[in-house]
Amino acid sequence: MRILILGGDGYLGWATAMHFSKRGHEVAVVDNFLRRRLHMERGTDSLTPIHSLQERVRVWGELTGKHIATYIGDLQNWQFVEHVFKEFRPETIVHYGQIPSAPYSMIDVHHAVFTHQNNVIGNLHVLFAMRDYAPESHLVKLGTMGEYGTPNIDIEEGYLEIEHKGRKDRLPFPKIPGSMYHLTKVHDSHNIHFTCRIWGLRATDLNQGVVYGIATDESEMDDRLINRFDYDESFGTALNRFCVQAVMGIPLTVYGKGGQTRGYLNIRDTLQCVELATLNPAAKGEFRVFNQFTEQFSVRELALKVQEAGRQLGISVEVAHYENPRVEMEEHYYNAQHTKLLELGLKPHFLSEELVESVINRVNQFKDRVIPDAVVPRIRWKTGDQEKKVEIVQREPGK
Ligand code: USQ
Repeated sequence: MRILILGGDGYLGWATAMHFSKRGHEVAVVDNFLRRRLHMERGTDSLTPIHSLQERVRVWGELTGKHIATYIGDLQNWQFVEHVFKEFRPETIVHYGQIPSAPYSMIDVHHAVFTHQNNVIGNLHVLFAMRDYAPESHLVKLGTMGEYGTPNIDIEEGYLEIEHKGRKDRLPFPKIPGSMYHLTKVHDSHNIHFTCRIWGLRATDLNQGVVYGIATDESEMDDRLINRFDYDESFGTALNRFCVQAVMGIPLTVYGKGGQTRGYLNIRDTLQCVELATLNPAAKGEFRVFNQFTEQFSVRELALKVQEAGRQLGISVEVAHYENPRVEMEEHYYNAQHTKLLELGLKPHFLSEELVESVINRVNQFKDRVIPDAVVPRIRWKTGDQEKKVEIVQREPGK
């Protein structure tokens, strides 16, 4: 199958490109290196020393004999998107090519507007290119569980059966996103749904939870293929950040009470899910939604797991509660359905102590590259970037 991966230089994109290429698909990646540039802006970097996309593709070819094509450009540029679609004629488009950071989008008006422009306009261009140049293709779009927020009812997979004043319908599940970034994904979902209804496009929205982990089978083949691993406040997700903090002796940054519960999954399961969605495409005109995560944890539970893994490795890890820079519920009901990918055959890699230990060990290998200042949160939801570190309000009793 011809598979186009948008954002193919990123954490999930590069891993996905190798995964599909290894299985014999014809793969092309699109990227404009925005993540690398945003790190420059923030004075942060990937923990792992990633190689340039060109070098990664070259090494991949050398090791496997397989070619990954590259298109360097911006999805906000319509002529570029047209060119890619006309030349590559994708059968599946895996769309990760967006800014994924809630904190980054909350810095100020410029970062909020830029995140909206980049994400919403880029996605619109993809939809129009599908209509005009690849009407039979299937869009596998990375959405987020954060589109739903934390409602006080069970979260369904995309749609809700509603009875209202004696009439029934199956309608999109209500969305209460928690950041300017999460809002962009809600806008995308509406735009994609609309184009499936109006133009008969086919699409799967993968509402993914928080991803953790470094290793995939392909990235382990050679250190020059290593994945990026972000741990800074903008681009690092909770568990990855906690593992870096554990190694650096920084009290784990649990925001507020730590009861914030989210869906989580291993990066290896992201690859499985995207492959399952690709090999079992949506029907023409169908807008399918899968909730993509394997387990739910509160951030405090995650921190305690990292503390325990540290103990096994002989590292003393302190868990602390910081003033919460975000506006979010710190204790709430959370029960999200996630059966559709399991029904398609997903075999989850659950979060084991061994996995946390292996991430900590890998972090330890690169600890000289950690920029300690990048770990500490500063971006506040109410007032943006204050250049003022968020302080500890309470320490968990030591173990
Ligand atoms: N959190 C902490 N301490 C930290 C970092 C985060 O307590 O040092 C808390 C946050 O306040 C939040 C939860 O952990 O309640 C998750 O935060 P996160 O930074 O790990 O993830 P989030 O901002 O939600 O965003 C990440 C990805 C995003 C994706 C989303 C899926 O960056 O691209 O859409 O996870 S979800 O969380 O389901 O919306």
